[in-house]
Amino acid sequence: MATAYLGLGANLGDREATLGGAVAELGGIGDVVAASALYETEPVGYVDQPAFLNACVALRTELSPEELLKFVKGMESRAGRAESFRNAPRPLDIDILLYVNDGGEPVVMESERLTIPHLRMHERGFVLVPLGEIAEDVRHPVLGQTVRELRDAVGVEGVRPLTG
Ligand code: PH2
Ligand code: MG
Ligand code: MG
Repeated sequence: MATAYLGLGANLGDREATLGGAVAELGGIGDVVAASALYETEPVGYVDQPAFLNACVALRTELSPEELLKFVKGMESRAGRAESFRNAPRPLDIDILLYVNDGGEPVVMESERLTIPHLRMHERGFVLVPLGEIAEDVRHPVLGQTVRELRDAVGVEGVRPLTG
């Protein structure tokens, strides 16, 4: 058993419904033990696109990192995501940020398909603000800093809680 920390993002279609549906679907492969609020965030990287909704969840699962990746890629496709350029707009993006085996070291891996911890998580306010809500004390196994420390070191101006 392991705890995977996932980053969810959407900036096309009914973003809120898509993210709500995604959290429910993740419940089919494990237990969603924590979920952040939804945040409206300014696009980073490729800026000429609609605002994102972002959130993070902690998932208790028996799936390996590779199995989990396969499942979340299937979810992205079912949400209507097409192959496109990096940072392109998308109805659903699910990134594996951190993966911690019970009683063991957090996973550090790099393969053609999957890098854990996520390569850019430590520089992104839209990841660190929601992740900080549910995993403040979790340590980045490569950088050695906690999520709280990483969050406090990045700019978070473009990250606002979604107000109903
Ligand atoms: N995802 C990206 C690139 N840029 N910007 C925001 N605000 N939120 C995202 O989820 C996001 C992004 C690539 O996955
Ligand atoms: Mg992403
Ligand atoms: Mg992704």
